[in-house]
Amino acid sequence: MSTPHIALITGVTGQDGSYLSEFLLDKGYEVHGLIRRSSVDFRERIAHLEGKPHFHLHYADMTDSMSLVKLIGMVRPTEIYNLAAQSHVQVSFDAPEFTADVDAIGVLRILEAVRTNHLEATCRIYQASTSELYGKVEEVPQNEQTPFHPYSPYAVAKLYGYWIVKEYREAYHMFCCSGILFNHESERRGETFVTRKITLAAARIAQGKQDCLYLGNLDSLRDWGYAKDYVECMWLILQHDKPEDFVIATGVQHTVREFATLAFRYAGINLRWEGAGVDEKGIDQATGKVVVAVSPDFYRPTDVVNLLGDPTKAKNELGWNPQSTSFERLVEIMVSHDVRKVAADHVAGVMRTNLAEYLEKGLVK
Ligand code: NAP
Ligand code: F7E
Repeated sequence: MSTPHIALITGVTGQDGSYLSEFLLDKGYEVHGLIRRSSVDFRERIAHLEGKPHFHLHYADMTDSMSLVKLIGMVRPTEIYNLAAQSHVQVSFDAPEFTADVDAIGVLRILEAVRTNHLEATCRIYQASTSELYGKVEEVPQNEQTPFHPYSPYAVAKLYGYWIVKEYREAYHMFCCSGILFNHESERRGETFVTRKITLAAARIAQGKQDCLYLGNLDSLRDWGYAKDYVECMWLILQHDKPEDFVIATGVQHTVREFATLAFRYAGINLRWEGAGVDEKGIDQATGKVVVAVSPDFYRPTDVVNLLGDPTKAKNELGWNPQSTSFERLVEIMVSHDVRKVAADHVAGVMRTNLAEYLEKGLVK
């Protein structure tokens, strides 16, 4: 009888955790997800999976070693996907110690919990690493050999995670790998990341529910892919014959301004840009109204401005297709989802805490 595939996903309630759960369940895995206690229920991304016979949730926390040792000992996973993180770069400037605890030491806790349970030889580990490691970039495009220059507390914490995974691979011969993933987005993306903030605002403005969208650095360049495509790569990395790190990216970059222009176009608003720096405005060509403005509140103490990944290794060695979802299609998927969502919330008279309004007023970054 073949060994059962048992996956443990930390960060299961997040964007990637929800898509990865679906992907692994489809492949016949027994999927266990780590959730943490919250005073409100933030499980909407995985609500449709709860109750499925092969999907199980367990309370633990990345800051609590004992809970991780117990959970890993009980589940005895054959694969761990360590996706849990304080993943917002700007928030990492406000909560640097918590970010380091979860994003750096949390990785060490997972590795040690595997060793404590003597699972080194049977459990493969995927670590959610990031293009933020390249930070103040030293070359463009970035590949597996590009030097790192982390440029935020988030990136510095993730750099520890990257190196401790490499160290445990060499010291203890563990099958543990980092996927250096460039930005990947979706209709499930958190609402304070720039893409989702834009697609929700474009939908709201087009339906008369918001006046203006405030953004920070419009010139920032990102290599944006579709999250659903990227979770496949996490799995492929663990199926590879040897443990190695991979860059996962599309190889195409766009500015925040270009993303906003396209998102508003899909929502039915053609933008004209005027001015520069903090005075730059996005104007609705049909009405002459300012619908996008710059607020220095969204500038970062240090910002990463030129990310472009080279996914050649993943393409050649894993057979992964970096271009399965184009930039245009990604923006279209997100906008059409949010147009429907804003309309449905209106019809249902939803009175949920309106993050978009807080965002508009600059109360939440
Ligand atoms: P996300 O939506 O922010 O999800 C983060 C997950 O981590 C959530 O499930 C969150 O739980 C959980 N978490 C945070 N602190 C925790 C703690 N102390 N204990 C247990 N769980 C905790 O992030 P994502 O976009 O899916 O990204 C997944 C991973 O990939 C992250 O590690 C991120 O840093 C990394 N990454 C993301 C991208 C990207 O573009 N999306 C690119 C490169 C790397 P709650 O729901 O309870 O908050
Ligand atoms: O910012 C600029 C901002 O917050 C992208 C995380 O998943 O990807 C993500 O980190 C760019 C930055 O993502 C606003 O200054 C302008 O240059 O959407 P973001 P991020 O910082 O790239 C990496 C790969 C991860 O690993 C992270 O976990 O957009 N920007 N105006 C803005 N950003 C935000 N959030 N809000 C704005 O109003």
